[in-house]
Amino acid sequence: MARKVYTDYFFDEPAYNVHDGGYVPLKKAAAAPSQLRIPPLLKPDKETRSDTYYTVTAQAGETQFLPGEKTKTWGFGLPFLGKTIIFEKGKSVHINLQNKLSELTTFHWHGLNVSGPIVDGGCHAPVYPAETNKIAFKVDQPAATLWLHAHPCPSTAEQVWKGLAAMVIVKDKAESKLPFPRKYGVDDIPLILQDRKFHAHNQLDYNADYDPDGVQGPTAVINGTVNPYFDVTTQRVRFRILNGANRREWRLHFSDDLQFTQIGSDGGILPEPVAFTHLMLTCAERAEIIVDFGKYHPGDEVTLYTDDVPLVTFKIHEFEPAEVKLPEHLAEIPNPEVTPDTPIHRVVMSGMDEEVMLDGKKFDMQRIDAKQKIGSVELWDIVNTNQKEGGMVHPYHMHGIQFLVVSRNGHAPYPNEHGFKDTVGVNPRETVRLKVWYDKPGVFMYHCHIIEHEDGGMMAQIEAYDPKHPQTYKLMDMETLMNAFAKERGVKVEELQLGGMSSYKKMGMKM
Ligand SMILES: [Cu+2]
Repeated sequence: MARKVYTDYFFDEPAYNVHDGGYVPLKKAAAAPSQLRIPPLLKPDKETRSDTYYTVTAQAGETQFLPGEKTKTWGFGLPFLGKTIIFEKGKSVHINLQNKLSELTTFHWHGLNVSGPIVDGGCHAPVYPAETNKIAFKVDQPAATLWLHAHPCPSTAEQVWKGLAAMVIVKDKAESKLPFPRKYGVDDIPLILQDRKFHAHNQLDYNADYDPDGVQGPTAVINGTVNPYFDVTTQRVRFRILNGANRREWRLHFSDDLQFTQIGSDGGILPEPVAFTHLMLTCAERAEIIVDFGKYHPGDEVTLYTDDVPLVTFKIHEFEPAEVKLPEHLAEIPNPEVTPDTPIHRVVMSGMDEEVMLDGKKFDMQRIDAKQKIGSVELWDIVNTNQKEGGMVHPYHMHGIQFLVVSRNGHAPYPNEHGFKDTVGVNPRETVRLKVWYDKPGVFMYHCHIIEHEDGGMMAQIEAYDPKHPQTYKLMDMETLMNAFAKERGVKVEELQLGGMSSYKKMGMKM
């Protein structure tokens, strides 16, 4: 039976970012086309059959984005973004988190099923300049495309803007048996979608561009490349697409309305492949897609667009024909049962600009907002109270786990939401029901992933607890972090300019 091909973006059009008052349209940059950068793989320091040892270094550098002066940037082992890190399911991983920056940062493993709050790497786990922290964990989840990014409150957005983000790939045996392209850099390609504004001398200026609803720039930057092209040398190419932008949504489609097949969502391979011509990704979401260039010939060009702006040109070269039929069924997704007694959590995302809140409150690092027992399967209703007209899609993210999307306003989730996810876009006036379970203890954040909303307090935290092994957590506090930032920047605390602060101030709320 021919597979249904979906041709729409599903999300509510009136809530698209293009309708924001502060929307920054993308413009074609004045730069010659250049080859798409492929972040190199991070080499382990040491590897045994059971253990892998890595060092991940946050560092400053310079990047040639545009003709002329280089841009001062930050990255993980690279001047901008980071080396791609591979984790193998079942292995024990040991990582040195090294900070060579001039200010504190954190190493948050977005989508990784690990304990919190230290291994997870949110705001409770700062690594100060010239220091190295060590974490260790067992890779305990199916093959997926995840990412690493900085997460120090309230400066996550600025640090990500400067470049602290990298792709993380989990591999496992089940995925390795599927007929997917998997030669990294050849037919298995990361696509980290971001946008930036370049000021005088080609420099970034986060504070100048600050917008409490999310910072945007007019220049698309893909894997750190402006105006990229990619040489296609195989008929089928797998793209691991990450929306690594602070605020921008991407509405992706190819020239000729070329069909593609989504095979993976945030947390792993989908139960079934889904065919699309159009795909929208909200912040922090990932999609693995396979594109079949079989109908093209050497010399042809295929373009990937967002809305009507070209993002990447694919130059078709000679390739071996590869007619591969994907199986109807790709992966087994566990779906634990719920009963009428299953607890239901309710999370309300409200407001826009500085007024954003979660459950009518702003984030407090010292406050635990929810609890859930390890192993207990519970329902979470995520509500977006924005107006249908003039409101926005808030991408809701939970740390430390992958969840299942049960329904949207009581209806079936979108066709590509039947696998594991850790981030889900919630439309205005919508309630998205999730099925959530934790299997590792810790304090974990949950928040809107428009990063300026997160810094602005649209965030809360849950303790996942094991009643047999109660734990007490020493939680970080804002004063300690602010004092550290002030000292590192050589200014008084009152003079600090950190993105999210203005949102607390405007609402007369303490950070
Ligand atoms: Cu939001």
